[in-house]
Amino acid sequence: MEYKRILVTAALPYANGPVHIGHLAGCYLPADIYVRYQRAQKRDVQFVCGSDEHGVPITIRAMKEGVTPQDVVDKYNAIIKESFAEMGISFDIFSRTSSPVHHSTAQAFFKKLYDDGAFETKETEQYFDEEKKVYLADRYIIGTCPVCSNANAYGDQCEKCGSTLSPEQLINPRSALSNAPLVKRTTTHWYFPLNQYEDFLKEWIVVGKKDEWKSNVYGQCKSWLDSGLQSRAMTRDSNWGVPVPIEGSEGKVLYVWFDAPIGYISATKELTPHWADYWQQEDTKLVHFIGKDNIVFHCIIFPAMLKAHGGFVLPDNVPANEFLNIEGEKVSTSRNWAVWVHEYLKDFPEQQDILRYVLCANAPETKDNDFTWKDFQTRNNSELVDKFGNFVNRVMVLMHKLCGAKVPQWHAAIADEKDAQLIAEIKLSKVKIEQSIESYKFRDALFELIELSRKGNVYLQEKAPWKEASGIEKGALSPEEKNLAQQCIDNCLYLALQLTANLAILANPFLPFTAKKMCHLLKVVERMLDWENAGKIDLLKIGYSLRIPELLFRKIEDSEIEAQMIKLKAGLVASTQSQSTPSVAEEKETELLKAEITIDDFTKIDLRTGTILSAQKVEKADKLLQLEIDLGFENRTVLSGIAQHFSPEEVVGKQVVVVANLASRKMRGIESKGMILMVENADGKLEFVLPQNAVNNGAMVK
Ligand code: B3M
Ligand code: ZN
Repeated sequence: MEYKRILVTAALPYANGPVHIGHLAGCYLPADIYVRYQRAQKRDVQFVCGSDEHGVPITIRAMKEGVTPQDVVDKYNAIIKESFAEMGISFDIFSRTSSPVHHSTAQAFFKKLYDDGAFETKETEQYFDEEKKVYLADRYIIGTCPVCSNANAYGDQCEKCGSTLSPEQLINPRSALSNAPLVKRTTTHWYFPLNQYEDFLKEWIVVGKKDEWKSNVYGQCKSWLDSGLQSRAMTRDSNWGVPVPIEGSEGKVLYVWFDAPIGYISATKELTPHWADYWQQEDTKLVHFIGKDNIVFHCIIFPAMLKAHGGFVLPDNVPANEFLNIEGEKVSTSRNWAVWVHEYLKDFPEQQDILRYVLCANAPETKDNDFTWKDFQTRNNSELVDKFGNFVNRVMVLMHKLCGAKVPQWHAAIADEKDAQLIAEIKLSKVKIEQSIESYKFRDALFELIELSRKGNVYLQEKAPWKEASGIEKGALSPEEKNLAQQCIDNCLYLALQLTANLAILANPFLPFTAKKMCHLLKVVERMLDWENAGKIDLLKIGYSLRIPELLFRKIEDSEIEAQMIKLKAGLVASTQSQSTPSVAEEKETELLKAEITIDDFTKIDLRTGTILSAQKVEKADKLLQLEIDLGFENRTVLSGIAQHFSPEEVVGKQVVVVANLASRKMRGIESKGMILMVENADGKLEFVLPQNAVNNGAMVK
């Protein structure tokens, strides 16, 4: 099918927290690369997104923070929007599902299905929290696990022993919100009979998309279809969400996964009066970028809804990524095991492209992948700096030194095999990158880009124009020889400069900030970045003067990486030390066992006993206590995030276990040397980890 226009969507992030780099790698970055490329191709493309502002995750967060759901979504919509903008994620619109346009669009959609008789109603019994006056989703019911007696098992799963549970199986079920015991109430909901769409979905996916979709996406769809689809409730009892647009349905809202994907349609409506072209014309290519946990909603449920409604295009592709782990562990927002985008931007100002580079080079395209700070540093230093940046810088410096700061002449008569080869490589790279992006293989595309810059370095090395230059300088050459030598230098730098311009074009979808800087260096307008210019060898005009060289990238130092590791681990500690109520796990997250370590890993940690000599509050840091600890061989200052659990008087004299060889860290101007071990009891209260009987300070824990 010849497509006339492209509509790209990226999953609508829940407005219940900031975004982390796993979100970026999962869908926003690949979507942005794809869109920037399509724009450079001058294709008709729109890129829509917005925040998902309904559903249980929002109401839970509001209860936890003691504010209204509206406060929560207003706060996080702004934070998320800004993080994306700063990272250069170039949405044409970033809307919100609380917008009036969305409410009316979602309601009209529901009403049409309702009027067409597409729903079934069912009466069910559901757990109700009489204190909070809400029906509870399984996740928000806790009780004792019938298998392992864990007192804090969830209504859908016990995280201690991994058993799948239903709320009925829990012993003494209670509300995770109020701790109140539960009552059952009957309630009526509208169900969407997905089973009626099985044939349509099989035909569309199994027959139609098998070879087009990524195998992880296709595989998940196939297994859903093979195990048979069931009706799903499309409404919920809640006062937060899009009200069900049917008389007599007070206190009911649309299920968040019913309204959220319609958010793509509403956002397009807000963006352009031609929205219907993008949704209702057959020759639109609709592409949903998402993370793997959203596959069923985008490939099965939403398409079935669109089909039931009629008149809408279906996605051409859903290039879902797998997950990005951090330092070998699954990201967990509730445990604060994450690298937050807004924090990265603070710690690495103006370094958006490094993160874009690393997240794309290491994207979880086919399997879960790992982000490590070490890899971040290595990729930056040895790929961006040593290959790409180094090539561009060498070319600029040489051009200034050997060609009078101007684009030199091209002398066709003396062009050689190596020149021809480089020209061929440039053209080939363009084609390869194009093909890879079009087939959603962004890692391959980026690899090709770096390869091309590496080839540029090899070319410079082989041509070694500085040798010709020193020949000229020595003054021993005849006028003809001198002329020829200068011509060789000219050709080398002419081509190297044209390659530099090509690199800017090819890098632009991935590294837009860098491409812009390169345009500045080369004194060209950004229109040069149009894709049609890639592969051309006459982009920079002969005799044109260029700016003085400026480094495109900087090295990342060991100390920066160490600081990030400490920050990551400190975040984890702070999060466990600040949870005082039984914690409600955020949707979809389970606390898995950490990655396996060896005994060698463990023995690197030097644990010592110590006694707290004094304790005081830290000014302007309501979580921190400043402790003086006697470690036997020395006294240490340690800052600990326990101020909300203990008063200073309570802890003085206590014996504790200290991570004694932890790199020191400055907080609030105070140097903290070490960390004390804490454990959380069943009530969420912190306790010190302690030997049963007192021991000497400085004794090693092994
Ligand atoms: N709000 C994001 C998530 O599952 C969810 C996506 C909606 S896309 C329509 O993390
Ligand atoms: Zn259990």
